[in-house]
This record gives sequence, C-alpha cells and structure tokens, in this order.
Amino acid sequence: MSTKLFSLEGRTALITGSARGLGYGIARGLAQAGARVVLNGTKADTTEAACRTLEGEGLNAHALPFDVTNDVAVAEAFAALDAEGIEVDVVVNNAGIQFRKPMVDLDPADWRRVLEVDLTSAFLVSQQAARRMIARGRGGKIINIASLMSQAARATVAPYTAAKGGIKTLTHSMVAEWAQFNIQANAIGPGYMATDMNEALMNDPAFDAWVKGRTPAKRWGQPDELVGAAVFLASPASNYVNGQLIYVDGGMLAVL
Ligand code: GCO
Repeated sequence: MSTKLFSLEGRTALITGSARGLGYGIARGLAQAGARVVLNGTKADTTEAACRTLEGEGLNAHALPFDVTNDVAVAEAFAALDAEGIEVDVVVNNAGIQFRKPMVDLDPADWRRVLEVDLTSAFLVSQQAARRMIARGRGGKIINIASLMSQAARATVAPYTAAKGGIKTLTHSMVAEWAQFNIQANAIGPGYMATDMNEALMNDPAFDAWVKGRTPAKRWGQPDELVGAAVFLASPASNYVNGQLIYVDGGMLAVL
C-alpha cells in the first residue's frame, strides 16, 4: 500500500477553534501528515501563539483569527486567504462551546449562542470553502466534529445536543449537494475527551466514575486520539467515503 494514500502533502487544512483543545490536537496531526494548517480562534494572541508552537516543531502553520459565527467575518477571512493565494482543500469544523443548564431554566440567548457556534459556524465556513472548491474543480474534504450527543442525549446539555444532532444531518446535506464535485463530507464523534470543555466533569468524582464505568475502554480519551480518523478523512484514503460519522469514543456508544 502506498503511503501516499494517507499523505496530506500539498494540502491546506483550515481547522476552526484550533488555538487549543481538540482543534489544536487535530491541526497538529494534520500538519504532521504533511498539510499546511490554518489555525483559527476568536483571539489573535492565542491563535498566533498556537501557530508559533507548531512552527517551533517545524510544521507549516498559518494563523487566521476570525469569528466563525459572523457571516461577514467568515467571508472576509476567506477573502484574506484568496489575497494570499492560500487555497483551502480541507475544512475541519471543530469550533464548539458547551453550556450546561436544565432546559426549563435556559435563557434563549444561551440556546442561540450554542447553536450559532456549534452548528451555524459549520454552515458558514463550509459554504465559503465549498464555493471555492467547486470553482477550482479539484474537490476537497469537509470534516465536521460531532459528538455522542449527535446520537443520544444526557440531561442539561440540550442546545449542544440539538446542535450536534444538526451537525450529523448537515453532513448528509453536504454530501447531497457537494459529493458530485468530488467533495467528501464526513464527521468524527469524539467520546468523553480530556479537554478544557470537560474539566468540570473530570473534576466531579461521580461523573468521572460514570465515564470510566460507562466507557468500555475504562478511561477518558486524549485529544490526539482523534488524529487518525482526521488524517484518514482528510486524505485520498477516504475519496469514496461520504456522509459517515466515525466515533472515537472508547466504545461507549457500542454498548448498553
Ligand atoms: C457533556 C460533555 C460532552 C462531551 C462530548 C461527548 O457535557 O456531556 O461536554 O458533550 O464534550 O461532546 O461526545
């Protein structure tokens, strides 16, 4: 088997929400597989700092802080990439926030904020990228970061669950409209990963015990354990893979 199958040489990947956490881990992995990575975050300083760290490892990284929920800012970010001659071949829609509160107590503004960041951003960023991929005529890759909540719910995280359910079916819409242009759209479903977003849960002995008991692997996942699936879905190895959601969850969803 040619190693070229999983090589990302010559490809440019934009990873939203990649100044830290899962996004940073995925970006680093795609860069190690040969891609130039475009890091994105809401803050310029943390996005540039993450970029410098990757460059310090000899990796090819470019910082592009912008608000993924603002359609004008997203269009301007892609126009800036056009002006620099940077063509995005791979998009990883990873930007996400969590908000935990029972629905009866939820402020509609918090609901909207989570849906904006966790779902609408994937549409806005992918729309700009797909328009260019279609115009260039050489296809591309879209990888959406889903969740266990794309499949099943737990109490107190309704907006996140609705958004991640939407991410699963938005991926199907992308296939329905863009597969004909050799654009493969797929998703990755992380299980309970040891990230800042889950710090409060990890520090809660009861929740920590529940995750370790409920997960066949008996542990939390690590951000870089998503890299394998991300490189596969960003590479030629997945050129006939479309609309799939690959769970990286230690087996949690496979067992009752
Ligand atoms: C929660 C967690 C989860 C995980 C992940 C699981 O509150 O239950 O934040 O949402 O982050 O999405 O797949």
